[in-house]
Amino acid sequence: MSLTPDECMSRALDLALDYPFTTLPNPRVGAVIVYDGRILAGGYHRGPGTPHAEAHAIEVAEKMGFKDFKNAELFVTMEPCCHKNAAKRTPPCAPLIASKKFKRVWISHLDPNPLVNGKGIQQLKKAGISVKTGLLGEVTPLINQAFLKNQKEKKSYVTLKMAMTFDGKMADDYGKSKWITTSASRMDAHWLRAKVDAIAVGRNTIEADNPSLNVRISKLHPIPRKIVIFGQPRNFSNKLKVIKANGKNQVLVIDDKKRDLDKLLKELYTQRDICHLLIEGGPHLSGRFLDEGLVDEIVVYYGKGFLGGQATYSLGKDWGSMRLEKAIRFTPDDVRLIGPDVVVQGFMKHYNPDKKRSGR
Ligand code: AOF
Ligand code: ZN
Repeated sequence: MSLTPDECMSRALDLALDYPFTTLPNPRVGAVIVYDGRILAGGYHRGPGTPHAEAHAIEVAEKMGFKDFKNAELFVTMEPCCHKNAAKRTPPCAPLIASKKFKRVWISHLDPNPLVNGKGIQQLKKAGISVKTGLLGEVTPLINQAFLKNQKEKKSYVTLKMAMTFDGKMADDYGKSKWITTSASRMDAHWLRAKVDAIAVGRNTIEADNPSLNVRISKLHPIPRKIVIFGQPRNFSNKLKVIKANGKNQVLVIDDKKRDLDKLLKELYTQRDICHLLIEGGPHLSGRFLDEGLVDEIVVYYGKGFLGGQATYSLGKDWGSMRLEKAIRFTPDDVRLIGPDVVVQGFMKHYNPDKKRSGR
């Protein structure tokens, strides 16, 4: 039985997702080669300097002894690249695909990189290859939201991660937050860290918790994350776990008073190469980003139960009273149970590869 084109593209998407670490500043891309209605080989991208998904899939097929691609079809989640410049780390994919003379190439979404954006498709068509676009086009851009924002707005993408009780407290009124969620949820959060290139906290979090902010699965992926600390912590020294765990050069302390945070996201991307910033608290910093509309994605881990009290450490403590009609809207896209905890994920904005700018 032959696979449908949707099923083939869905497999390419699965492959892109199979890689659990960040590929930034590059996108997540998956590809499969289909021959006679069956998947012959697949590939995915593993970050700068490694083969692109299409090149990887072709390499796998050739290693299996497959030589003649004239009757094969290639399914790739993002448009093949076609550019060459000093910054480019690997050979462009479109000429490689053209040289293999594929019968057809199926592409899910365009590459937002202005150096490609439609030109990859043109190159393939010029080479006489049939190109079909748009398959699963609603879904595949969701795995590349950070790359899309980086390319289109030249700003860091922001994910806000929070852990709170079911009545929204991020610590008890005495400041204790260890632990609201179970160790399984905290391990899940390490996989979240694995998918970003920078982690941010406010100085209060450093002073109160002395966190390491590293990826505890880093043995598998020993690339250190960049750390951004908002505000100068007291007693800032090399003894802090954040410095020991990530290295002094990785830690950036910024004076956040009266900072235009939107401008800051531009600076972090263009000057510090930070593509995806994971904000891990505390409530003040998280609230500021959310209130200013600068959060792109939210992940909330709910656990423990109910705390009541003064809600000293809760999101939006500094916002003042808000009318229901003015609530900051949030619609979950995914909900999971981790043991007794609940994880809710949702996008605040959508970045679309085809349109100029898009909201939610
Ligand atoms: C693809 N397939 O799997 C990826 C693409 O420096 P390089 O050589 O890695 O090129 C990076 C650019 O290539 C990146 O900005 C994006 O436009 C494209 N990424 N293209 O055909 C892939 N990762
Ligand atoms: Zn490429």
